[in-house]
Amino acid sequence: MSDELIAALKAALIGAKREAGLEATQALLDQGVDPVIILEEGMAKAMLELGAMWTRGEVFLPEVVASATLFKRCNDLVEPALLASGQSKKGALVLTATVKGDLHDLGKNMVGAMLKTAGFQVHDLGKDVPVQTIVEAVRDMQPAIVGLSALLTTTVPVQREVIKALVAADLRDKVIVMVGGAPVTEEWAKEIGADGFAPDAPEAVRIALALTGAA
Ligand code: B12
Repeated sequence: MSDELIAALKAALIGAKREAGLEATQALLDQGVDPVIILEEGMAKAMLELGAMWTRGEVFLPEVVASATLFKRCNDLVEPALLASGQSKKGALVLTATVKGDLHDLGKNMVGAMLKTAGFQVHDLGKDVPVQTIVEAVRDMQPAIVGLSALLTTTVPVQREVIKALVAADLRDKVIVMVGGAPVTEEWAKEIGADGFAPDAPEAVRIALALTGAA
């Protein structure tokens, strides 16, 4: 039954069918399905499929915008359940940002929500965040981790710029840098001297716990 609902949720997200999407999300929550499954197996996979359709020219930008809007609505339903399933302790601070030039924030927000569930405090700097804004926030807020998201091949290099700017500001050894986003790889993370990479939000939590010694 929950498999059917996951399939219904994916279809609704891909087709930007608002009512059907919200209904499927609520039904999954009512059935007690793990919010992480709803987010990763339902919502994130739907966006991946939508991306492939976009590449093939089967959908166009306005349709993707509509699906992204519905994604945020579904996320608003899932997030309280996700947070309720988590820990209440105040853990280490994580700053999250989508780098300059990049407006994709659905994945970053999922990572932030799941980190909160694991007990981290999360401060989101938003999307399209300039390098210097990130550096200044690291200086001022002294987070344990800064998590950088990039979804475009043109903005992935900005992750390297942030690391270079942290080095120049003498802050690099004071913060753990994690990178992610669909085009980002383990190899890229190593090449630019990041401390951690994760392909999805649950893995981001595991890596963050391991890197902060909280695992
Ligand atoms: C939704 C979407 C949009 C929405 C974004 C809405 C929003 N608020 O985010 C809109 C319509 C605005 C958009 C715009 C554009 N997009 Co767009 N978009 C997508 C799409 C379909 C889905 C992205 C998404 O949300 N996925 C779902 C989330 C959950 O997954 P995720 O972001 O990968 O995040 C997961 C992991 O990567 C990881 N993660 C993410 N961040 C982080 C951070 C850390 C620290 C860690 C550890 C892990 C981590 O965990 C997340 C959860 O599992 C992708 C397709 C794709 N294959 O990615 C294209 C895609 C990324 N877009 C693309 C393009 C080209 C564009 C535009 C340039 C289109 C245009 N002509 O205007 C603009 C760029 C605007 C800009 N300056 O940023 C291309 C990029 C191609 C490339 N080579 O760079 C893609 C791949 C589509 C395609 N196949 O062509 N887009």
